[in-house]
Amino acid sequence: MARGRFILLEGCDRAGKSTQCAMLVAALKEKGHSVELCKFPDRTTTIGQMIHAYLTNAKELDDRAIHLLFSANRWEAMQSMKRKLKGGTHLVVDRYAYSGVAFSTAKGLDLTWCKNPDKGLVRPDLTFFLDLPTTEAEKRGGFGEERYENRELQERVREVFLQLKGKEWVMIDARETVQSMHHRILKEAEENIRVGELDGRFAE
Ligand code: DGP
Ligand code: NA
Ligand code: NA
Repeated sequence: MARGRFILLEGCDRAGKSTQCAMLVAALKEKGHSVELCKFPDRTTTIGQMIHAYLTNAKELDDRAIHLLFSANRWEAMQSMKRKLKGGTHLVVDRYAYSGVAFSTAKGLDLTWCKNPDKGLVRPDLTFFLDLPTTEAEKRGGFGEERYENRELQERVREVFLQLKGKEWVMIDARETVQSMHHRILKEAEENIRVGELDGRFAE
């Protein structure tokens, strides 16, 4: 059986990642795939609760300490994610290590230092970057509720993201309609899954 595909959606706040993740999971399920959603930060774990307290300004933490907690929150999911991928389940993932590096570097930490704790995490097979100009993100409402939701930081975050952009990234203009983004994402994801199934067959 072919290994499941790791499909990541990244982007700045308010770009519509969570909506697109939910739509992608539903569409792939509908087509008969085994697929699950993962979301980072995962606020349900003990580490995730500390991250939540930090994001909602209930708790202050050193920039490096919170960086390592975000990374630890990904590491604690590794065993289960690997098991699912190995069992042929596709994972649609809402944010991952790119967010980890983008946010902390935008706050002023060294890029290489930021990348180190995530080294060795399972890598995405396909990364969508939902790109939204910060001025548009602000108009979408709710901006300003959590710690990082201010224009200056979000602009720097977007710059770091674009610096991290790899050749396997698929850029999605988040100003498009929800449906048109969904069609594009689904088409690319299905193509990637097909390639994975072929690879799996050759490996047998
Ligand atoms: P979300 O639940 O996707 O809205 O993410 C919450 C906030 O945390 C959002 O502003 C993005 C930020 N964030 C997500 N992952 C990381 C990370 O690994 N490190 C840092 N510093 N911030 C992150
Ligand atoms: Na947010
Ligand atoms: Na989201």
